[in-house]
Amino acid sequence: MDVEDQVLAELDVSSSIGDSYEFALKINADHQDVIGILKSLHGDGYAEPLGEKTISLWTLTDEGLNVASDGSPEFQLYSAVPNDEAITLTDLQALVGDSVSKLGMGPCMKNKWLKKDGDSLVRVASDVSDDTAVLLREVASSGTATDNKALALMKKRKLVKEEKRKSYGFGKGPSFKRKRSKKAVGLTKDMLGSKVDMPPGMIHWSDTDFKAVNLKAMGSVVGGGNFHPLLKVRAEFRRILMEMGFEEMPTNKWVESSFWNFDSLFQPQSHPARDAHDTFFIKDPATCNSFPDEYYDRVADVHVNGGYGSIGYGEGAFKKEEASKNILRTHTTAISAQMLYNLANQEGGFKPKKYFSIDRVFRNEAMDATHLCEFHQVEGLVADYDLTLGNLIGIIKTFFAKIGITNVRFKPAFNPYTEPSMEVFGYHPELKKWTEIGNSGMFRPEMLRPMGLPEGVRVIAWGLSLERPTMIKYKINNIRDLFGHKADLHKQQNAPIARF
Ligand code: FB9
Repeated sequence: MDVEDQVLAELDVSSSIGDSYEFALKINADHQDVIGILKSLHGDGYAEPLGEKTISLWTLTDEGLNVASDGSPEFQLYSAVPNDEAITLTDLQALVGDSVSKLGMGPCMKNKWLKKDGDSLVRVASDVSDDTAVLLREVASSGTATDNKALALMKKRKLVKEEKRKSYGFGKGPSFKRKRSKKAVGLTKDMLGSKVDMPPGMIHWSDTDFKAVNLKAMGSVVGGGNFHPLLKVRAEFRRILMEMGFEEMPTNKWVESSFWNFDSLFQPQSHPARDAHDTFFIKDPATCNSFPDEYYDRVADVHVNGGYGSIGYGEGAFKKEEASKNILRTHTTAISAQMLYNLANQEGGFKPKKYFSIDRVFRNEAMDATHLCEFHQVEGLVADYDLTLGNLIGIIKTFFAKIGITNVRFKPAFNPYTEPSMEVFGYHPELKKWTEIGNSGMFRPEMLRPMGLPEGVRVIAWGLSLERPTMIKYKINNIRDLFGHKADLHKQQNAPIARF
């Protein structure tokens, strides 16, 4: 009979198993196996728990098990010395080995079993018994020892250790049967077939004994996820910008035509940023030719002939072939241009608007610890009548104050599509230093007027990256720990929610 059958037989005959440990000893089975079977039978109603008890007992350490089986080192050493003649220490060590010799010599001398005679050893005692081994065999079989003083010595020699043993009592359960029929754990497709032609070996669900569903069982542990730090900061910036009345632009388009990314912004086709050293060009499809015709013509005209106070870039400065090249956008301003064009040409005409975007942009630049060939640009713009540089400065100060930078300075700068332009610097209270925190400007009329925006409409805008504030906030020094295939997100798992 297997262990489960022996357990069922015992329950059948005695109606209970008072102590799982005693029963395991009785049938010479592993106690843990017996406990597992009793708990499984309980799950199917074959057994009912009657109680449990915990006792302290002594068990043998690995060292103790060796002594119980091979004898103590001191007894092995004593036994190796001839009864009636001396033996050199060298010969004795060769007989019993270094370990037994080292471990056994002290107790042999202390017990006056042996004594030294020059460089030899002779027996002193004659009727020696291995009490240590005898006591350990007693502990192994009963879990305790009659001689507490000797037991304490065994513990000191790390031959025994104290353990707690939990054992269980079980009685017959409400669904007890001498022969266990395995209950079905769940409903299967075959069980649901028609009763008349069940596949061989399959039982119809109405004749199946189902395992009771344990409604108190805990659900399986579902490992928690973590938001990427960039996404935490993006969420926070989104919250701030929407709080300021800005509406998010649809930036889910990484490939742009050079027309929208550069030409619509009045960025000359000869600008160095437009060559392959700074921009990623798309091989297929290499070109795009769908631009709003009249707008396209106005852009071409303003590039060549200027207008709105500009003298333009001169004859030959604009070629459709250049405008048609597809690229990975180098800034989200390409989307800003399209949104402004739509604003100028919408039903009912221009209405003031505040837009923002946060998305990936791509630049073919040298990479280092804080720069990759791509980053997430944050951009905000306000389109309204008679806006001034003061409005731009105010908006920028408001935004950065909300991310903890209240001390902000502006420095004149140049962008091809904004005039005036300003670099923005902020004093970081934790870094305790001034750092560049963004760029900004007023879009040029050479960009806005060809779109059809009415005279008097100004557009102010500013930009920054998502990576820089994130790396500062989460104290990440190398951008590869933050973004890219080498980023180990487990390092960020305790990153707090981004609150600046
Ligand atoms: O983000 C940047 N720095 C920064 C921003 C926030 C910040 O927050 C503090 C912790 C609280 C800390 C630092 N910078 C802009 C400045 C530098 O990091 C710079 O070295 C890198 N710049 C990127 C571009 O580099 C090729 C950051 C990125 C950037 C620069 C300019 C714009 C956008 C992103 C822009 C713009 C613009 C201008 C006019 C009109 C419309 C858009």
